[in-house]
Order: sequence, then structure tokens, then C-alpha cells
Amino acid sequence: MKVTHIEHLGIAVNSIEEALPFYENILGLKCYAVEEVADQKVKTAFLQVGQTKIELLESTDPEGAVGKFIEKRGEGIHHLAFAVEGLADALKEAEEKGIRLIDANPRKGAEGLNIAFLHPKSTIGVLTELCENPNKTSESPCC
Ligand code: CMX
Repeated sequence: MKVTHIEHLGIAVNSIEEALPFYENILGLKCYAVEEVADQKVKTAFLQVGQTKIELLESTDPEGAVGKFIEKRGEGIHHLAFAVEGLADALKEAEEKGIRLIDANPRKGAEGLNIAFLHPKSTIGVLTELCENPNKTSESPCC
């Protein structure tokens, strides 16, 4: 598969409002979007760092993936997202090589990206997301 860069790092937080001052006032980053992803039971906030983003994830339901993660492990790094070219083929390839897929097919994620998750039990403990920007042009280096 062709990974182009780290698209974002997902960080589970109890409260976006309480987490943002560290990223904005200490690191000097700027939150450029806040979005609720209802089907994932999260509110997200995005900050750009070069070609990569930080995605803060606040649970909106204790039964959602982030709610359960925080309950079990507390706040911290939740997932690592790689930008790939050709997401459907990348998933097929990963599955053929024995990786357990959470999403067998690409689906819509935050910011309009097509995304799919790989199970952390087959990716050495790191919940891994593959994503592709459906609007990417060949001139754009970004996901
Ligand atoms: N990173 C690493 N390991 C994780 C994990 C994470 N984020 N979340 C769960 N696990 C581990 C658990 O600790 C558990 O390990 P042990 O059996 O050793 O204790 C194992 O995975 C299975 O966990 P589980 O509690 O049985 O399963 P869950 O019901 O919590 O589901 C997972 C885990 C990864 C399948 C689920 O969270 C999922 O489908 N995630 C993908 C979707 C997602 O994360 N959405 C939120 C972000 C959305 C966005 O970015 O917009």
C-alpha cells in the first residue's frame, strides 16, 4: 500500500474545552474546526501541525469507542491515522496479509475523508486508521 504521511493523531480527552488551552496557549497551535461525528459518538476538534493534524476526541456517549476507551485507560493517544492512496485497495491488501479489519469498506469520517480502522489487536496495540481525501488532486501533496 502507499502511505503518504501521518494524516492525524487522535487524542481522547475528557473535555475539548479543557484540553484546548494546552494546545493553543502552550504549543501555540490553532483549533480550526470543531465537529460532532454523531455515528462515532464523539465531538472532535482539529489543529494543524505541518501536514499532520491533532484530532481531539471528546466522547458524547459512554458506550461509544472513545467513551469506553477513557473509562478503561483514561485520556491519551487513541489512534494513529495514515493517509493512503487507494483506500479500498489498501484495505484489501491489509486483509490479505492477515490484518483484522474493523471496517471492511471505506466509510465517511470527520472532515469528509473516507476512512477505515484496523483492529489494535493485529496492529501491535495501536488502533490504526487509514484515510483518503476523496477531493485530493494529483497536485495536492496533502491527504
Ligand atoms: N487503542 C489500543 N487498544 C485499544 C483501543 C485503542 N484505541 N481501544 C480498545 N483497545 C483494546 C482494548 O484495551 C482491548 O484490549 P484487551 O482485550 O487487552 O483489554 C481490545 O482492544 C478490545 O477492546 P474491547 O473493549 O473489547 O472492544 P471495544 O468495544 O472497546 O472496541 C475497538 C475496541 C478498537 C474495536 C473500537 O473502539 C472501534 O471499533 N474503534 C474504531 C472506531 C473509533 O475508534 N471511533 C472513534 C474515533 C472516530 C473519529 O476519529 O472520528
